[in-house]
Amino acid sequence: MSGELEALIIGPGAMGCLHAALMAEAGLEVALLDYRAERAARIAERGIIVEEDGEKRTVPIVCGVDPSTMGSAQYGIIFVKAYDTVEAVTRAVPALRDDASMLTLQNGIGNYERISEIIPPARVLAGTTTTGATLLGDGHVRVAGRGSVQFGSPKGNPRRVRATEALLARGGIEHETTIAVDDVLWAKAIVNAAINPLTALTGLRNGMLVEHDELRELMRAVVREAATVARACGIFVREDIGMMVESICGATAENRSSMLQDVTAGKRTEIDFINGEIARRAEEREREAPICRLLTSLIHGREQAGLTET
Ligand code: KPL
Repeated sequence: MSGELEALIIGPGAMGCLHAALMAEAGLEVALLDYRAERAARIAERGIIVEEDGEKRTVPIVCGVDPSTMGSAQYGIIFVKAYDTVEAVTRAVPALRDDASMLTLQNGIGNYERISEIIPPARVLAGTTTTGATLLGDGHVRVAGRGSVQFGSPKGNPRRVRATEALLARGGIEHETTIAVDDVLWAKAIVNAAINPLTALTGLRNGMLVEHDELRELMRAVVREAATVARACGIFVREDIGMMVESICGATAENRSSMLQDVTAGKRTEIDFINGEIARRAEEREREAPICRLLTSLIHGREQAGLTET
């Protein structure tokens, strides 16, 4: 396929597959960009399998690895792991129109800044999603719960925000916009900093963190520490962020966090872009974030074990 594309979804993980499938079902001209040829061929041939509410459906999708043959997209939406951002955006550029917008809905802090070194900052949008999904196999995703996207323009570009809103609306993706992009990204990072490493180190599902007194205390300590760093960086953090984290544990009680899924699969995690980045930002301001630093080291150890296990 080579022609006009409305959206290029970058990254065939759980969230990339799900959003590509939802937009294709809504009738948008959408393609999914992968970097592994065999997997892309399988997904292109079979489609994306979506399991939701006890039912299974297959959604035909254009999927490939060569951006120069995929068409010319008005929007890129990136879902790759934070450590792959620069490579993935660089690869995607040939499939984007000269004036394309790029929306990042990745976990972690620092993604839009890295993307803005490749794509002009005025065209970069950033946000979070509360949708939960698990990848069961290549191009096979199970929806844990549909949530919504919150996004905006870090450079304050309302025209791009409105146009992207229209795209998401047509694609059937629930969304709201914000002018406080950094506040939104940090709030999600604080949630991930508190839940993800503790689940990855213990093997517990999200809901168990509030059932277990010692882990609940540890989670609260991470939230306090991360919120202090955020505020020192000029970020607005709501007073009840701790309650919010605990209610997310309840609402996603049965989820295995993305970091637990990564360590279980022997994959690299996003710890450097969550707790690691929070500790780094603290140090930049001559402060300390010892719990985030400790959790980062422990997860690095867990990654090392996973990557060397056979
Ligand atoms: O975003 C998540 C993740 O797993 O990365 C949470 C909110 C913790 C849900 O599992």
